[in-house]
Amino acid sequence: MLPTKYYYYFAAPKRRLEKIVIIPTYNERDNIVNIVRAVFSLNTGFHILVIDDGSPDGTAELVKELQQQFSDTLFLEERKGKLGLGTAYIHGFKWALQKGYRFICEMDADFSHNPADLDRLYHACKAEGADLAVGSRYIKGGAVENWPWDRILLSKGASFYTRMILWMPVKDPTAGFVCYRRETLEAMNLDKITFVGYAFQIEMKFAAWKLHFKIQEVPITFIDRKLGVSKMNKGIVKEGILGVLKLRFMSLFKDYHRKIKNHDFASV
Ligand SMILES: Nc1nc2c(ncn2[C@@H]2O[C@H](COP(=O)(O)OP(=O)(O)OP(=O)(O)O)[C@@H](O)[C@H]2O)c(=O)[nH]1
Ligand SMILES: [Mg+2]
Repeated sequence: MLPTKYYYYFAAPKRRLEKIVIIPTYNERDNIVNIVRAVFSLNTGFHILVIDDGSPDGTAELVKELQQQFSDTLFLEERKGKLGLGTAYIHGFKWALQKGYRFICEMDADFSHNPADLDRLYHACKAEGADLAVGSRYIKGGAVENWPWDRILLSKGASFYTRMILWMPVKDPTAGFVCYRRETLEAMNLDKITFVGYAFQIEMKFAAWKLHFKIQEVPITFIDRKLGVSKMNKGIVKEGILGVLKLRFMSLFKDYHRKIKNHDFASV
């Protein structure tokens, strides 16, 4: 995969495609077939890119079987081992930009995010002028279903902590159900995004905000996964706590805007 600053020159897309959702997977064999079918059965024109990190449970093989039916709209990128959610998305962003997609969404494989909401996120970007639409649990109309109290506390605590420290006007900064206008991603030097877990989601929103893009929150209901196991761990929480402090430090004492901007691209 080319570094961000080169692919505009060497791999500029010849044609534009409209919208794609990137689904990162690690051991999601219980969910992957249903989530792919759920997206396509909406008939909203979304393509799907699955980024699988060598899942030992054979998730990628199931995607390959589905590709026989959805050969033009379902794509798979396989990486050798579990390299983390953040790098999976960066890989997917570069892939989707290079192919020429105008709107690039993120969604979990585990049905915590309702595929039917994809179009609402897309609509916020396409019709309402958002540069980044965030599926938000913590604005009016948003909700969380079936999460144990400790996960709700952790998630709400993380949002509160992030907002206190970064002063970023996003009520659900750890949200992983989002849609980007391609220009938003093009304006970032994606190689400078460093975090991989919760902190990755925060950093992407922080970067978009620092680059003066319009972020719009769209209320969603988040539902706890019913099948498969969570990949959440203490390391991800620790990265979130330290990562937010690091972002604050960089934006106070270093030129974060300069660091994150793709200098070879549009002026922002
Ligand atoms: N490619 C890739 N995907 C990952 C990795 N870690 C997690 N994922 C996927 O990222 C999505 C979110 O992970 P989850 O385990 O559901 O994490 P979470 O939603 O924060 O936690 P839960 O609510 O407990 O499920 C899922 O589709 C995972 O399969 C990884 O290292 N690489
Ligand atoms: Mg999940």
